[in-house]
Amino acid sequence: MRLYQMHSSPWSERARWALDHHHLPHERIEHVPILGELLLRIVARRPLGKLSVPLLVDGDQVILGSLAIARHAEQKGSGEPLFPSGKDEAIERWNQIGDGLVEAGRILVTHKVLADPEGQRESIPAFVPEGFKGAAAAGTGIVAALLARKYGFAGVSDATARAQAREGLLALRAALVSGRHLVGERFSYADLLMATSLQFLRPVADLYMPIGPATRRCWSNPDLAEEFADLLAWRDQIYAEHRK
Ligand SMILES: N[C@@H](CCC(=O)N[C@@H](CS)C(=O)NCC(=O)O)C(=O)O
Repeated sequence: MRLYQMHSSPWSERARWALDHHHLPHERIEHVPILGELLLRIVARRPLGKLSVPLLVDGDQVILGSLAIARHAEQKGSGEPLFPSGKDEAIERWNQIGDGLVEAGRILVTHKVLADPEGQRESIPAFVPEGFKGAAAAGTGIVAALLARKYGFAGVSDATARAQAREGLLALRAALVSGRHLVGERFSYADLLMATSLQFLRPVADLYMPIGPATRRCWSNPDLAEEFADLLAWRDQIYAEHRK
């Protein structure tokens, strides 16, 4: 299996985690935002329409999106199920809440990277030679503008993104009052996806997702992290127990 992914993206982390959980070995290919789209189109044999990562290639099959990849992993792999039977609707609802959080996070992170030259430098792919990194970083604004257009967040303010984020965070807090697992009595994909959705409050330890110091700064929102410290404690525990 080949997973086209972005190593710092929570959506890609969901796919990696589900594949790892089900003991499915896979090669990871780092996607370069916007510039890598042509390769994705060739791989997915899709000349038209929006294409994103994570994208999984398994033989003749091309599986698009984190949720579909996690379901595919459940069918193909071994290990404890992540999708308890009869709970599809609940998982779908958490997926929507989690996506709302990661979308809000993407807006906040993009704005922070645009204001942080070191963050821009760290976001340049590793294959770009050191001497060209400065020039490549100058293109960050163009890539950010194209991503904002592609995902419909051009002109959306931090205040709007934060309000959207708080809504999802409060929903998670309310659900965790009745137990540490969101769906059923055991660890499920709902826990996995909501744990990854808190990345933009404070990234998980480098042990799980290594990132540079400037990238960590851009992905941090200390005031939200303080307000929702209980959720981060839950997230860290879920990672410690289940992200092998
Ligand atoms: N709903 C999709 C979201 C995928 C998504 O938004 N991917 C973004 C962030 S990782 C992406 O591919 N960005 C780079 C690009 O569009 O070139 C999922 O669950 O996988």
